[in-house]
Amino acid sequence: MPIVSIAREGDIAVVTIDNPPVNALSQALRQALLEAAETLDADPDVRAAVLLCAGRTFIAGADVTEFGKPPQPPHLPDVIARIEAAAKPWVAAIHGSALGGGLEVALGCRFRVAVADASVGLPEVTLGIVPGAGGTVRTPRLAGAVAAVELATTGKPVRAPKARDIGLVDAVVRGDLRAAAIAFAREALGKPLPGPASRRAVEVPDPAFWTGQEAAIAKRARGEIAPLKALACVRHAVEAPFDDAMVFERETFLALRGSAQAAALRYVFFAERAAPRPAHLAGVAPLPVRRAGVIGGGTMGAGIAAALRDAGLPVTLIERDEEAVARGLATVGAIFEGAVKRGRLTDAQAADRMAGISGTADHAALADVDLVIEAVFEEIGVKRAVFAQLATTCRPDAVLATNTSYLDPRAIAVGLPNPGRFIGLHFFSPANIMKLLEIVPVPETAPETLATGFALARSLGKVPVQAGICEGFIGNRILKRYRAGAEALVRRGVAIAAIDAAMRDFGFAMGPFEAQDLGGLDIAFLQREGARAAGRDTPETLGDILVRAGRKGQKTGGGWYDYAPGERKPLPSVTVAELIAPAVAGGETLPRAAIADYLVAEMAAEGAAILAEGIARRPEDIDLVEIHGYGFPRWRGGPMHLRGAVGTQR
Ligand code: 3H9
Repeated sequence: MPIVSIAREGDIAVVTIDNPPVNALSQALRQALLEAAETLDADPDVRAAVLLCAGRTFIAGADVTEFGKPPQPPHLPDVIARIEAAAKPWVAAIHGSALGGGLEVALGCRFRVAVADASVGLPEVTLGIVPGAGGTVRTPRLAGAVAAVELATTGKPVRAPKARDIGLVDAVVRGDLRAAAIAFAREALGKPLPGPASRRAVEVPDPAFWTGQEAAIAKRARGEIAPLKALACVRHAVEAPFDDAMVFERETFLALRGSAQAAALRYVFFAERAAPRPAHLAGVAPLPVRRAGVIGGGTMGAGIAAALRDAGLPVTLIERDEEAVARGLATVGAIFEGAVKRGRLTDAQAADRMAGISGTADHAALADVDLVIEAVFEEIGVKRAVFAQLATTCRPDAVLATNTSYLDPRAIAVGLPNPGRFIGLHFFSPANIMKLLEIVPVPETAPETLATGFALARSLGKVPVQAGICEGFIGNRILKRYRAGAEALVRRGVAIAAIDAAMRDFGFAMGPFEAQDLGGLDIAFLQREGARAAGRDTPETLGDILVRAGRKGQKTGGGWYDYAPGERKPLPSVTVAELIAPAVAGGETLPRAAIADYLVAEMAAEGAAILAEGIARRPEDIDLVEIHGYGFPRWRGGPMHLRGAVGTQR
């Protein structure tokens, strides 16, 4: 099928775009759309045009693969201006998503109709850019400045009914979209035509609105450039004439398109899309997962159970005894209640989630599950006992997964009949929220078991990364190096608070020491003690000194910092300074950027070792782990990208 084809329904032309997979606005498509506008204007029998897309979605935006190259004509703003200026009105018929350039094309049409589950949005900021074809200029003219700011600075799409309520879409239609859009066009022809978006008046908010937005966005963006630029574009759009605003937006777009942040975000965009379907599993069919079991109802097990329920899987939650079962179910219930409070779920949805989970102490309830995820105490004997029991209660073809973070999965699988179905699935807490899933096969893991891990990640909406076996897999191993690097700086005399501030400046929500105080210093301490007991060489860390002095973090009233009772604000601690003084050799001060540089280089060096050892398959995977599991700022692309270990352009 040609990229754009024109069919006729009487005096209505139906322009169909067919540019799989997502109808992105490649140069060829822009050219074909321009020609379609010319053709239709020249056809005296056509009175209106419906713009429809084949496949899964309306136009998903500009073709991101073109962003690494110089822009080729015809440029999108010109194509849209041509459609807007067409002698016959165009009606955009939206299904799937109209995003970025896709929404901009729709805004250039005289009308927009959408099916109810369609969504529209301006996600450009998530790619480090701003809309470049009128998105920030036409949106406020249809939906007002407040809605335009929300759409353009957050990048979050809205569903069709909301888009209609704010004026971005003219009608939400039911049934066959093509027929509905044609009917809409016919009816519209019978009435006076509204003016094009570019000519509509726009209400100008007072200056306080902009300063308020600026402060809120700067706080949220934490170093990311595009959101504030998007705000500036919308402000320009409502305060300046249409043509000036278009020029301002385009210049901003072009400048950002070539920025390091945009290159990083594009790199992450493609890495995320490649992750769920790794090339080495092409053609390997996953096993069907229709019902799942979770062993252990603690924080992790409950979070995993919630994630499985969010994906619609019936879940059996197993605990030691009835009391523990009740506690586990209550923990899952609390997760869904929290989601209701935050407006993520309705009461009915939360009730439905809970109705699909049954708790029991009887392993026989696992006889028919397709997958079991073990999330019990991190102790090898306990885990082995669980798998010995699963081997007798589960179907021989059920996938058996461990959620261990530090133990060797091979040691857990010892003695398991049919170890081909065994795998490590390492979730991150809170497991129903965090996107990362480390998938850790043992040497015996069958390809279809591995493929099932990836398929599960897809259905849970997680970002899966395959990791080889080593202490801490990819993420916790890099975390250990990062923390060791931070301690090395402290030993050189750099202030703890300066290190945390440097990493916050860099884009992390928290620095390494604040984060340890929040999570607790004792878990890593106990691991080190375990390693020491096993005779492994594990040098004393500064963290060990603090834990031995009873400073385990916020929960004990102090860790790396002191805390006033009931407060979470970290206060530099004289006690800590005294405790670690014997280990601190110098009195070095370092600029914040140098601190961040050093620590990111440490992470990248560990990443390089991980790659060399085959623990990670691709540098992109390491960056995805850091971004989705450890709070590395997405717009920096990850340590491997940042240190030049992996290309930026596709
Ligand atoms: C923009 O529009 C700027 C303008 O303002 C200015 C212009 C002047 N380009 O996500 P999926 C590929 S910026 C190229 O798995 P889904 C993707 O890599 C753009 N390729 O599908 C994958 O390829 P492969 C603003 C793209 O059904 C395949 O399509 N727009 C693009 O789960 C399937 O992708 C956006 O940011 C693209 N724009 O979700 C929208 N988009 O099969 C980005 C996707 O080879 N896209 N691909 O791995 C999306 O959010 C989702 O793709 C969408 C479909 C929701 C549409």
